[in-house]
Amino acid sequence: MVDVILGLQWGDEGKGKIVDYFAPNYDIVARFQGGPNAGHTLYVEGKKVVLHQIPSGIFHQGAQNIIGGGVVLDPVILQKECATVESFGIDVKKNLFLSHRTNLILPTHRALDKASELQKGEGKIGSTLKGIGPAYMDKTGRNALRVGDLLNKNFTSQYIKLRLKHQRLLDSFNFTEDISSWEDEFFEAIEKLREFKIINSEYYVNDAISAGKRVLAEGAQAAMLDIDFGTYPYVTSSNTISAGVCTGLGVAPQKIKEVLGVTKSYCTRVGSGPFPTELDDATGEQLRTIGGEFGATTGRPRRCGWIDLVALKYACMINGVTQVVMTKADVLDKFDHLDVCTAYNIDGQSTKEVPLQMERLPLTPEYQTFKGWNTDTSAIREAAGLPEDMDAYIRFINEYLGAPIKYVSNGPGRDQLISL
Ligand code: 2SA
Ligand code: MG
Repeated sequence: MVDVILGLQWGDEGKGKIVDYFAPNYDIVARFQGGPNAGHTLYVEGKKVVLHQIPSGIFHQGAQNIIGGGVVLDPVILQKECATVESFGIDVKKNLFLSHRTNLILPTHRALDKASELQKGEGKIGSTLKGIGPAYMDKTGRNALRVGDLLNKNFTSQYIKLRLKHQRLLDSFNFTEDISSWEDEFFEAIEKLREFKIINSEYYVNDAISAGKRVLAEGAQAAMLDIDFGTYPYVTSSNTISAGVCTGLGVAPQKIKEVLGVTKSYCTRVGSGPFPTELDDATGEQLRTIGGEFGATTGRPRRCGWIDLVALKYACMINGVTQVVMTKADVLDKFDHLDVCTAYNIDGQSTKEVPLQMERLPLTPEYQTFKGWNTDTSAIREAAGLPEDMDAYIRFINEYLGAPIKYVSNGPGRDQLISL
């Protein structure tokens, strides 16, 4: 069977730590969507490691790691990541497998991402500039180069054809930056990519499931950034939700068992787009400082605010979440009161549904206020030790969502995860 771990907000919920915690229970850890826009932070031997494309199971002996067909892969970034992982004495090539269907990110995709954002100006998406949108456009436009194409003799001519098309687009954007050094790096990295195990991942994963192996699908970004159900157009270009596991790995829906949804105890967002509970004040700044809220990939300061149960319940519904993991609960240790968004007020009407385009509506969050617990919770290891006010906060969220909160994470350490 396949279990899934994914984000329920706008990303950065701490999925990396949760995947790392559960990975030893699995034979295979697979990424099914996204690409180097992800930044999954882990602590290995006390050192911080940020993974972008390699699944978070790579540090576990015995776990096989698959970059699935739904992923867009940047070979240059992969090389750098491999070097980082290898510095811990891990033989990456032994336990990392690439799907032959994985789409490649070309240097011109990155250039197009940048050109498009520049042209949008104020209305920019706030993308990570990793070429994600343009790479997925080539996938759905049926022009993409895939990992399996590396084995074709005509790979270079395919590349040149696509590059010419991209150049015409770049010209129309008046993009003149010289990207020849990016191309040099790309071709070096492409040669190294041929040394990896390139697999027919849909058979590989399904055969593994039939043989009783356990598969963990590792989500990147999050539900509210989903191309179909997120805050469009301020979203990423892939299906970040559990349905993406089926299309990204080639597994049938009935093979998916547990869907673990990860949420912070508050809420953050990087990049542009609507964020109803955003706090543009000292409280928001306090969340950012205590929570260390800066992008793991780009270093950008994250926007911070209270937890939004309207969006969270929607995310649980779309994903079929069976268990909720609440992370960074200890970040709230020093607040006198906590607000929880329980409804949106749109033009005087209260609603518990996520509307089509929040940013175009006069939308204000309706809050229920909770007493803060004002206790250092980071050393607590048992549910029974949680402060009463924290317990009340968690219980309320649990009831609102209708999905059980099964774990509370109270710090970055592996041991800082309380089972409820
Ligand atoms: P893109 O690059 O085309 O996918 O950007 C489109 C939107 O998706 C958002 N996005 C993210 N949001 C949060 N975390 C992400 N990963 C990194 C991290 C981000 C970072 O883990 O910290 O380091 O800044 C991620 N990736 C994409 C993005 O902000 C756009 O709103
Ligand atoms: Mg992240």
